[in-house]
Amino acid sequence: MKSYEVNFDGLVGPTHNYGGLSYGNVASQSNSQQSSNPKEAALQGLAKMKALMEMGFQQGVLAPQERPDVAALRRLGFSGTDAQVIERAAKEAMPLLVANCSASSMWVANAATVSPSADTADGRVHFTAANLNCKYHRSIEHPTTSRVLGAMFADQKHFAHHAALPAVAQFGDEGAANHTRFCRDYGEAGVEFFVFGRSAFDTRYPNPQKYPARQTLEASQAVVRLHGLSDDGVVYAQQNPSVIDQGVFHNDVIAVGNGEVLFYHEDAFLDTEQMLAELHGKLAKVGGKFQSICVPRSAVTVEDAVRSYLFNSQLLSRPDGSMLLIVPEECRGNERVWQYLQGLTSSGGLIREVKVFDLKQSMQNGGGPACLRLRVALNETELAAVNQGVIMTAPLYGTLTEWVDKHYRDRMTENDLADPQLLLECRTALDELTQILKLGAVYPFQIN
Ligand code: SUG
Repeated sequence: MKSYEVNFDGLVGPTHNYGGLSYGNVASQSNSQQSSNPKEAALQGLAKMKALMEMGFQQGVLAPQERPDVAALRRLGFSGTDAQVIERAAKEAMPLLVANCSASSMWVANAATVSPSADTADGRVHFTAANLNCKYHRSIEHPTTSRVLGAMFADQKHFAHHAALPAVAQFGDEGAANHTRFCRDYGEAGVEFFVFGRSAFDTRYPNPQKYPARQTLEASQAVVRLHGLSDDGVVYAQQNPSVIDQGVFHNDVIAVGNGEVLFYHEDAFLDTEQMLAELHGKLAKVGGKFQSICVPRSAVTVEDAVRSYLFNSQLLSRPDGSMLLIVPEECRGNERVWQYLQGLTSSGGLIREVKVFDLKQSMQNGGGPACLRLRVALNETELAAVNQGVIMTAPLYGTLTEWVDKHYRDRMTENDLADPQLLLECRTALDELTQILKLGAVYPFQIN
């Protein structure tokens, strides 16, 4: 049976703004308070989805969330009508209003960890929504994420959904941003690679000194148990704490993998040799031949990687077995990175082509091509069982661009977030979106 990697991209929500909310994420901090352009952000994301669809890749779309999150503001003690809740929060605690307005759910690599059916004990595709416990503005995403994923992958014969892990720092889970799957073919058993930043309970693992390590070993282990993965099908590795301190807040800022290939920076991991040997051995057991491409620090520094998002790229398999790398425009703007990429594609290796996308609106908050997509490996039968409303087609692209043009503002600042009219605009837009994507009622305003 045929199988595919389907990329579900997060649609940028109408409140996209630069809140400076993510300590440890250099772009988020340095662009804090700048004015944003939600319309442009959403159209940039849609253009990438359309381009990948036109290249022949399977492409889906994941809906944004209801923001401002009035229910979350009520839990923080703001009361009255919805408009009063927003006005009071704006007056008394603007940073809380900003956090409750974040469109951060666009970075759907953090929505969940997904294990394909070929790897799991019960032969179903398993999803665990990420608790995103490290940052308040992201910790409020998972209830709606679970409902949206449930509406997209509803058939229980094929899909199993797990609630987010306990919402405490010891089980900090950032989803697929720290998870990579290696395999010979998407439909065959593979090796799932879990990268963690720290251990919550075992003091032998070092911690970063400056910035938080968001993903714990214990969270990754819990996901492995929930998904019913076998010991032979899992490899754990610790991120190098010193790169976290340089702004690598997720592993997908310093490494990307696909098929049998890991593309990574020399400084990305601790105990790299042992990790590579384990990946090689375990992939060989399922008939695969692990290959790695290490980018030396002499060619590209960690700082270059963080600024250009070279590794936050999409590594995609083409029908002839070669690979294509989807990178953000910022890679072309960095001389060393661009030179490295020219050498890589002309070297006769597996990665033959680089395609560049303008994702500046998302990049300025630390979200590149890889952050914007959730990978779900599916066989033909499973793909047919997905809610077809979320599969990208030329007509859906047309409908969604019109929808964005109709509902989105082209400028967003703190003052705009304080405008109660924005809530109404967002709800009107999202209500229409759930009909376009055939999701049913998934937002708090639709179900309460
Ligand atoms: O969690 N930025 C996101 C970026 C997530 C990127 N995802 C992956 N690497 N997979 C984060 O730090 C910034 C929001 C703000 O500052 O307004 C933010 O949440």
